[in-house]
Amino acid sequence: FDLQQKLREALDENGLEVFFQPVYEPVEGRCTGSEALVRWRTAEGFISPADFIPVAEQSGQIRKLGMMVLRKAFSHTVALIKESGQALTISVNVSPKQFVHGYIVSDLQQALHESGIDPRCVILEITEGVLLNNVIEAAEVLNQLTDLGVAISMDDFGQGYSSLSYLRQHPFSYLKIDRSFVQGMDQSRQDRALVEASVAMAQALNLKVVAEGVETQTQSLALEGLGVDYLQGFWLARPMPGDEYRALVLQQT
Ligand code: G
Ligand code: G
Ligand code: NA
Ligand code: MN
Repeated sequence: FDLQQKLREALDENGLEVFFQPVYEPVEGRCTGSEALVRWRTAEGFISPADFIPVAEQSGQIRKLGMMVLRKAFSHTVALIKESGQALTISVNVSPKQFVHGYIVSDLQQALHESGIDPRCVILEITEGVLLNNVIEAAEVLNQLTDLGVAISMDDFGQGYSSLSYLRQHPFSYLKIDRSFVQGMDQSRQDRALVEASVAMAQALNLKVVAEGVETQTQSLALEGLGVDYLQGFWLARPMPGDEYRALVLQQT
């Protein structure tokens, strides 16, 4: 298959990049870290990860891709923490496929070691899909990951079947409210109520809440009023190349 072959070449030639989307603390408006997002730039323009991540998952290339993202995300962040003197977090998306044989544990351990990053700066974003297939095995992997000192975030919360029991039984520290609810807040009372309920629930479970997909000032102010811990979205900043992210961080004091 053509895309699979092109992806293999891109991975071999170090042709994939990592972008960084800043995450903000609402009250002071400070950037407290970023989410790493893989980008594939070709002669015909960018290919979306929504298109090539599934190919990487199906063809077994997701391990190599995931390791590349961990390495680039960590090395950039550790350098920026040193240069800025700021305690920045770095969030990395982990695909359910990376959980299957538990190799994510040794890969993460290696990437942490190579970069020298403080594991307390690292957040792994997983979707509930991780827990759906083999909950016992996944729970074991989650525990091994948190034993390495990193935090786990439930991504896209509300999208699928994410249940309260998942959040209670597994070692999550963050809950990321799915952007579809954030974007509906302005028009839909129901979406606003769902966001409110998610925040209340997260607080009851001692989880930090991240609102993603914040696209307007109205949403940003409403979320701040609800007591959301972190904001992320185009209203605040788009995903950007590492040098732009560096400039943004160094600009704040
Ligand atoms: O960056 P963008 O919004 O286009 O991403 C589309 C999808 O690809 C999102 O679901 C996002 O979580 C996912 N994605 C982006 N970067 C990575 C990555 O490095 N690893 C994995 N597993 N998924 C990613
Ligand atoms: O599935 P996940 O939540 O990891 O998706 C992350 C993707 O969401 C990123 O690839 C990024 O491009 C996209 N994204 C980030 N902020 C916004 C936003 O404010 N609006 C929309 N529509 N997408 C966003
Ligand atoms: Na994510
Ligand atoms: Mn998300």
